[in-house]
Amino acid sequence: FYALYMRSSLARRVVTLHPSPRVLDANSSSPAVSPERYWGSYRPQVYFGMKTRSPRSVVTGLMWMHQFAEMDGNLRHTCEQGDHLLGYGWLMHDGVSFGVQEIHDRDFTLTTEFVKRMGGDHGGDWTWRITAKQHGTALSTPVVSLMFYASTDGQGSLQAHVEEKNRVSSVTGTSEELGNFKITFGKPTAGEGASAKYARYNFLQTRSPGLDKLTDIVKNSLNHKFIFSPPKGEKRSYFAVDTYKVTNHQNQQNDPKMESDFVVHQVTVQTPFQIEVLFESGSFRERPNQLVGSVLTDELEKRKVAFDEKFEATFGLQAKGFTSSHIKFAKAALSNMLGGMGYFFGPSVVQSVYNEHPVLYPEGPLFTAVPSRSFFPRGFLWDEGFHQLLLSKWDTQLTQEVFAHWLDLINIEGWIPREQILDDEARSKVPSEFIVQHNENANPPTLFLALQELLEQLDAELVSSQTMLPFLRKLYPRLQVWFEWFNTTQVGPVPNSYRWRGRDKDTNLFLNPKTLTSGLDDYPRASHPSADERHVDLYCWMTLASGVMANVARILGEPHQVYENTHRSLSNNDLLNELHWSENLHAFSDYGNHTQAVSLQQEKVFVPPGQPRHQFPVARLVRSVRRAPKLQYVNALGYVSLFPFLLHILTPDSPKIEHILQAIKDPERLWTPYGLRSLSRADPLYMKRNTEHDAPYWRGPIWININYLAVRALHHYGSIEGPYKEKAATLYQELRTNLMNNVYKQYLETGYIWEQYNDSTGRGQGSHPFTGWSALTVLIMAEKY
Ligand code: 6A9
Repeated sequence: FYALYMRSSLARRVVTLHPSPRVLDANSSSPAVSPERYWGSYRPQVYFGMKTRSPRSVVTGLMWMHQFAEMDGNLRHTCEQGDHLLGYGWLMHDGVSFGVQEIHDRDFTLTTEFVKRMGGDHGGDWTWRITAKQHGTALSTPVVSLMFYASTDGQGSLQAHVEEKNRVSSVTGTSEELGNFKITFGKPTAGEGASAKYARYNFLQTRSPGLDKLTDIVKNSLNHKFIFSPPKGEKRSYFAVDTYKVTNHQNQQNDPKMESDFVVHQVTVQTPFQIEVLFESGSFRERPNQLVGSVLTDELEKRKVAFDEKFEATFGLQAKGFTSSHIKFAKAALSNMLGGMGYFFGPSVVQSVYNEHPVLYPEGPLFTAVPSRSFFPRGFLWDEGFHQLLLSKWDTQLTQEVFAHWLDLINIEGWIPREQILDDEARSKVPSEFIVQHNENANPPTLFLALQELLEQLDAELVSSQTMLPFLRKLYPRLQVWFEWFNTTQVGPVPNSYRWRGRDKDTNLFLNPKTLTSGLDDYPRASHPSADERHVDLYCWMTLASGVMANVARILGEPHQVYENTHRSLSNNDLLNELHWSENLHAFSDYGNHTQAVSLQQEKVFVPPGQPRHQFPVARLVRSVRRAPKLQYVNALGYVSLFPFLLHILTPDSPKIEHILQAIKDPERLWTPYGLRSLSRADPLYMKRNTEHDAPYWRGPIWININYLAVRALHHYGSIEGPYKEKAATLYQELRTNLMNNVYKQYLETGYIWEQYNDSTGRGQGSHPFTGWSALTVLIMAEKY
């Protein structure tokens, strides 16, 4: 009985939130407290859509189809790389009140704009304007169907108002969170002031079991029987939403209460055209006029001017002499990060050693930027620290809110789940084996980098201490337990050393078992994971974290001695050298049970009896170890070896800097014309696959987050007195130029900012658009470190 009791209470710890007062007041995201941020483009996973910062928001969105083109799979809705769009993303977005996005489909471009207007008790009104223009290269004038939709999410109701010919003129609705509202659909015109164009209309009003099913419902309701017959044009039948035969969705509880209203308004019209959609809040009474037509145009114009001014005041790219094309690129990078902010609500799925099966974490909100709107539109812990380095320059308050959301997710153990997959929409994008988050797993505490930036803003009086200090005071108990969690669960085998937990366990299948928790996935570590390891990047993160903790404590007048002591010990370069300097490599290195004599070999194996085709031998790659591992330095040269430099832990007179600068500028090792590669060309694992299915990831390609830290460090050591000042300053200029030029060039050529860049060709690769940390290029251009 006792054991059982122990087991269940231990098992509960992983899902018990930390008891300290939350940073976010219960109502802080409500329209009463924060009306300006209530509505937003907080659905980064769709090309265009809005929702409110609330748990069960009514959502609005856009799908579209190109009629009379190859039809299959032509419906666009969620951002998918498989759609092969020529490019899309926000070109302007202030994070609060307006945004301008361009979506380049094969034969036409959609411009999606929104403007908000405050008033009433529910976050006010907004208007969308969609403008479609065909490309010069299009063979015929495209006919496009826009499908505007609104859906409730388990709360509230919607009613379509249909005029003659199936045209939905408006949708009225109500929900607890939004009160009464009305959405009005304008008619398509050739431009402002022009009369309505020939168009066909269709609509669907049905019930949906969840937001992740909206695309399917629309697809399943399409019917080809409708006729598009413009004056002077040929008659053709086109696809449109018709009736949706409700099927029993798998996993559906068949509880009608769980179903939501879903209304689709389809407009089919030939390009060019422009359409407006107006959302009006019922509580907004003294509206001076409607936010449409020339009123909207004027509003948009004002916001654009304000955006441009703020952009220049913040980043000063014009003053630095950048071309207008460069500046447009930088604005797009920042804007897509802002326009990629998401508001998610739900529980993570988590596990500790005390749970036999995964369990649900408490439901909660997360307001966060996302790395990639197409491939991973959700929160990632260490990505977010990088995101906030950029966003805090633009909007300190936004950064504070993001911090508050992330730190409010901390559990009683001091753990924050690394990848936040909170709702059905998010879960629908992730293979099941990646969903569960384990409570022994860390992820680099980059939020301390962003916090350091906030402290610098406070110091420079760029932000008022009247808002910053209360924020820090609320954050502080959570920062303490978070730091403590790292400093106890991730310690290494010898004093002052640290070790990432959660490395891959099956050493036979991987050339080098991955360390997803470090953020650097397949970057080479000790070949045989063991408790004897120590990791130099984590040592450096802890040095940074303890220093920032000491500062926060000092600012708040809290005891800071413990943090200061830790910081002083870890900052002692003799200790760092003793734990991590490899004389063989002339570089900083991990230490562990390791051998270099590993390779992947083809092996013929028989599939076990009982499985299909078990009588046939199958070739697969398995790891062969030619020499036994022993305790030694890992001796891989790459990003991990640079960390003492990247995080400014080396004293400016450290002779190690000389070695680091040499490795950095050596084309046979880390230097490329496009930025620093992640792993030395000379390393045995350079560009090696980890399994037959796992292409090299952090084994050569150029990543912008680490390159940002590298230019920042070169800038740092190039500006303070020391024997390496000049060398660092020279390299700073070169690396900065290479990075800016390449990310910019790739954007022009491909229409996207990318997850990583090829170290031989500079080409963007991996997921796209990736305006997560790759958008740090803006800070590199602005030289804001
Ligand atoms: C897999 C596939 C449709 C990998 O940017 C997010 C993370 C980084 O934190 C990490 O450092 N990325 C980097 O090594 C992307 C991780 C994507 C995992 C999702 C599911 C979805 O299939």
